[in-house]
Amino acid sequence: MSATAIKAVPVVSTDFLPLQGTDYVEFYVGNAKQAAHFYRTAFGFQPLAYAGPETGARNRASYAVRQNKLTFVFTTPLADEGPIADHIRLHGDGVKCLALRVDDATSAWKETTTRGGRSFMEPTVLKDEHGVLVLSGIHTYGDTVHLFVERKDYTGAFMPGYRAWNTPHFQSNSTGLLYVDHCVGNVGWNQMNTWVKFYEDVMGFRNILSFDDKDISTEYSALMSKVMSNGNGFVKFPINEPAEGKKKSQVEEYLEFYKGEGVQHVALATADIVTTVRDLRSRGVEFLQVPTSYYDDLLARVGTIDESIDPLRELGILVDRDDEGYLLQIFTKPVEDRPTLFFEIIQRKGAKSFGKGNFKALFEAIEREQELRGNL
Ligand code: TYF
Ligand code: FE
Repeated sequence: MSATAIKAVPVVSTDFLPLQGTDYVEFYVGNAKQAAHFYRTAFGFQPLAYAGPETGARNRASYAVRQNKLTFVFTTPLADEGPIADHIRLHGDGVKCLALRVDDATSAWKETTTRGGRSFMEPTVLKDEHGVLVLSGIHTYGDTVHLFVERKDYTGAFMPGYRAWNTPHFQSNSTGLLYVDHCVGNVGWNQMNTWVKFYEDVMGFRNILSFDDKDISTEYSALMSKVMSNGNGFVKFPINEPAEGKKKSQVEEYLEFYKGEGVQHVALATADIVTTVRDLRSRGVEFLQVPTSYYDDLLARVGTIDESIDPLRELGILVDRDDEGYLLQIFTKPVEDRPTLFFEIIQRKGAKSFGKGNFKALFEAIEREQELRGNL
């Protein structure tokens, strides 16, 4: 080795908001007991923790369920007044919190609020016999919030205020859902760039992909979309805004029924989409259907793939390719009576994109549903 070798000094741009990933997604719902049961039976979550009057939470009940690295919390108000009741009165059931795992929730709150983030919760130390956990939070689009969760050495089932929840007489098997791949927000007319700037300036995210109305519409459900990613790519938040088209944008329909901006879809990763979707379907989860003609030219469009076409056609699973690989995806119908939140099931085989090649088929399928609802 040469004595004059110069040590390479890597250029590290410091990330002021290091994120370990999504910690949990919290839904405010009209009946948390029944919602938790639905997500267990239909989506294969396991019971994790409960908070309510029995654990010292006076005005709400919350059920946390888990499947691999996915944690969902369903919270309902026990009184007709207060922020939870107001939220569900206005929005119906929907996502309230996208909680992000951090090493330091105090720093996360300081870094984001000094950059213009509006505080939702000042750093709060929660303690019980299982350890210490720190929570803080800021507002994002609509009534949605980001919580920062610092778990320290916490060894309890979920967090202080909750107790472990088991149901020894009822088990529901996993459907193979693994983690949150991305969460999409629908924002108002001309608001996309405001929220892009929020994720850039307040949270240190970057815009990694953009779709404009030419990519997506005029003929089809019109929208524009920009994908925001944090530094390590563990957290991705696409932002949609409606666009003028020949027909009413699916984003506009959402805004009308949710009464404002909010989470449109949560994409859940699986390592075996055919098995997962077949299982979900047999449990009653309803998916959007594309015409079988979608599969006639599929191999010509995406090239060779590991999966056989027959089960993809049978289940309605969509495929798209980019420079780095391909992805398989499918979308549920809305999971509430309002046409608001739905889920995407996604399996990535190298691709880091979002399925642009499927937008036409997908948006036509969404339009058919809008039409049946009389909202096109
Ligand atoms: O997250 C995405 O960008 C894809 C595509 O209303 C998409 O899942 C975009 C908009 C939309 C539904 C799906
Ligand atoms: Fe998506």
